[in-house]
Order: sequence, then structure tokens, then C-alpha cells
Amino acid sequence: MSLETIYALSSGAGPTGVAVIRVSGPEAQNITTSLCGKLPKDRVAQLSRLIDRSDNSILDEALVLFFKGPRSFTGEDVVEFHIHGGRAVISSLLNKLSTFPNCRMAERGEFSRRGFENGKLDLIEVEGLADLIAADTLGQKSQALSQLGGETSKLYEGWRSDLIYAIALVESALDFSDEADVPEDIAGEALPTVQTLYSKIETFLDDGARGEIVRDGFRVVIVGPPNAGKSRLLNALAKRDVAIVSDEAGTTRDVIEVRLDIDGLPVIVTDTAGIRETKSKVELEGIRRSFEQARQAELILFLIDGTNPQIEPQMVPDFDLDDDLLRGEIPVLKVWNKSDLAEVPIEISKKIDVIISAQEGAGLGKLTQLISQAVNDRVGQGEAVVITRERHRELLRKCSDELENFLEGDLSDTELRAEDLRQAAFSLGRLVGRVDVEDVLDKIFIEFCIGK
Ligand SMILES: Nc1nc2c(ncn2[C@@H]2O[C@H](COP(=O)(O)OP(=O)(O)OP(=O)(O)O)[C@@H](O)[C@H]2O)c(=O)[nH]1
Ligand SMILES: [Mg+2]
Repeated sequence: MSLETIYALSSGAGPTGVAVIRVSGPEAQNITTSLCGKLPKDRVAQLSRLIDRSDNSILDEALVLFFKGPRSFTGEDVVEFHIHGGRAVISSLLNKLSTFPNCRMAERGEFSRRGFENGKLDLIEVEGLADLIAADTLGQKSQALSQLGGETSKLYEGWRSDLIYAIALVESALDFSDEADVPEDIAGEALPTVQTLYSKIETFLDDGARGEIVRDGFRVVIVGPPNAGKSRLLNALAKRDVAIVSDEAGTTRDVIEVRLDIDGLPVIVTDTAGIRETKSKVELEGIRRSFEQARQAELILFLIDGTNPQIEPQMVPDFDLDDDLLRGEIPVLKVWNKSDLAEVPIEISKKIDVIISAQEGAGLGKLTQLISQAVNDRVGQGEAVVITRERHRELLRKCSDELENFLEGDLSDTELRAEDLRQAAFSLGRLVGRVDVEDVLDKIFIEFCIGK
């Protein structure tokens, strides 16, 4: 338990109808009694006049909720003051709180951190909470909620307990080490458990990064020759003027992104510099960045200028995206633009995926639909629990590698095999935050806002 009591505005900055100031720590009870005159019943909202005892002035009339630890968000005594959301009201209560002994403003994520340290949330749930607060789209929200709800933790914890069972079997074989044959047989009993776990984790890892895409966004990158209308298309999709549009070739040099919500999933559309031969150093750097973006894309929109059609990327001079990239992994949509000026010749119409006029808006509905389809092809329907972060993927990978060492290793060397399993369990323990996580904590809690 912490010695310091922390407080913060947990709702948005005022003015709002209601603001919530949360206090957690050993002084929470004294503070409540001092301000309200008496302590409200545990977990029962009470309307109360908050009085500053130093001069008997009224701070506000508030709804006060007291949570006796450990039955609270942080596990400590917590009080929530639901006050009027005016800036002066908020600051007067915050100022008053700073005058109590051992009481200070909370740091980012400090309430959640205390909740984690007191075992109210595990690390996976803390990360789910951070994702929930940051969620912009419905897809992100439901993914974060399932992680916060403990489903993900339950799965990983289940795997961890299977592993601990396997470790116990192998370790018991260590005790027989003088008797011939026996250790191998006993350690062998762990084989089916490890085998099953290994294939479960491998299948889980091979998920096309679905969870990460839902969390971080599906990247669509617009590439093509200068003046094809890439920036105009970005503006049309964003429904606002984000990028400069001009008939001067080589207008865009920086990478410009907008975030869209397509059917509840976050889609990041990126406009890039037009690809062409150029001597301008700045433009060359822009072109280099275009390729760099394209390589990270989940979908490439190859934009064709209808008035000067180059319908294959290879027809664009200097378009040196690796051949395997365009043929293989990343899907490419060929988008014919400027349909208001130029129709698609019948002989090439089969090679075009969608015809638009970024300027007039024609075909944009169809294009959005194709993007949405690409997102769904990638994210699709599947298991409810998914990997949402690189941290999780890395630890699961490590765990799986250790299981593989076990499966391929010499079973008679029980000492080494037990160590493989211990390492695997260690990775799962780090995943849910049971062991050795100091190094990741600061990184995780910094994602939070103050008051959470
Ligand atoms: N008529 C017509 N003109 C368009 C359309 N889309 C873009 N343009 C025009 O084409 C010119 C180039 O548009 P941009 O959006 O700047 O082209 P870009 O591909 O971003 O060009 P760079 O940034 O130089 O690579 C501008 O004059 C636009 O107004 C369209 O659908 N129809
Ligand atoms: Mg541009």
C-alpha cells in the first residue's frame, strides 16, 4: 500500500455539467470526513456540501461516493467527488486537496497502476483499459472491452497452468535420475500437454495480425505518378482539405495521413509523393518515403491519371517497388481517376478495379466499399481473443520457441527440458504481468491520461 494519497480530475477538462475528482490512498477517508462533515456509507452515493474547514467556505455541493479498500478500483480507500464541472469549482477543490498531508496530484495512469499493484487488474487488463480509453471506433472498443473483461487473461492463464502441470511432471522425473529409463518415461508424460499447447500458440500467432490492425489501424497507401490526383483523393476520402492539391507535378513531398472510420474499423489513409524521375533532393526524399510507406501498407491504391494513363506500376518511370511486393503479399487496387475527363478504354477496362473522379466524387462509394472489403478480408471474423500488441506477440513467440526446444530436445536430459518449460512459463508470466515486469510498467502507464 502506498503512503501517499493521490488525487486528480478523472473526467474531461471543464467546463462540463459534472466533473469527477478521484482520490485514492490512506488519507481518502480523512479527506472525505473533513470536507463532508461525515463519511458517507460505503459505496452509497450521498449528496453533500463540501466545506473548506480553514475558513468554513463552501467549495461546492457534490455527490460523494466512498469505496472502502480493497473493494475499489485501486484496491485502496477511494473517494469520488462528483462536482459541478466549472473550471473554478474544479480548481478550488483540487487546490484544497493539495493542502492535506501526504496528498499530491496523481501522475499519468497512477490510479490504474495502483490497481495493478494491488492485484485488481492484471497487465493484459490494464492494456485493455488503455486501449478502451483510446478507442475511436466500435471495432477498437469491442476488442478493448473483451481484453479488459479478462477473456484474454483467462486464455493466457490457462496456458500457463497447463505449462506448470507439465513442469511438475518433468521435475518429478528429476527425482528418479539414478534409476535407468524412468526419467524419460515420466518426462514423456508431459509431451502431449506441451504438444497441444505448442500448436495452440502457433495457431494463435498465425492470425494475420488481426488484433494489431484493429487496434492500430489498417494502412491504405495511395501511390502513383505526379498529378494523378492522390492528394485530391485523400481530401475526398477525408471530406476535408488536408493535403495541397495543385496541377504542378511534384506537389506532395511529405507523407500525409488521415484516420477514417470504415464500418467501425480504423483505417489510416496515406497520401505520398508522386513517383517520377527528378533531380530535386526534397522530392527524391519524398519519393523514398512513398516507397517506405507502401511497404508497410495493408492495401495499396495505385492511382492512374485517366488523362495520361499508366495502368501498370511498371509503366511509371522509376517505380521501383520490389516486384515481389506488388505481386505478392500486399493487395493492390488499381484506381482510374479523372473519369470526368477521360473514360477507360474498353480494351483495358478489365485491368481496372474501380473508376473514380476524385474531383466530382463519382465512384468514391465503390472505392470505400472495396477498402472495407479488404479490411474485412484481413481482419475478418475469427476467434474473439486476439493478439493486440507487439509486446504480446514477442512473448508468445518466445514461449512457443521454448516449447519447440522441449519438443525437439533429448527427453532423457530432464534438467534441460525442465528449463525449456520454465522459460516458456516465464514468458507467459511476463505477458500477464505476474513476473518481472518493472521494465514495461512505465511504458504502459504513460499511455494513460492523468486521472485514470
Ligand atoms: N478533372 C479532374 N481533375 C482532377 C481530379 N483529381 C485531381 N485532379 C486535378 O489534378 C491535379 C493534380 O491533383 P493532385 O491531387 O495535386 O495530384 P497528386 O497526385 O497529389 O500530385 P503530386 O502531389 O504532385 O504527386 C490538380 O489540378 C487536381 O485538381 C479529377 O478527378 N478530375
Ligand atoms: Mg499530391
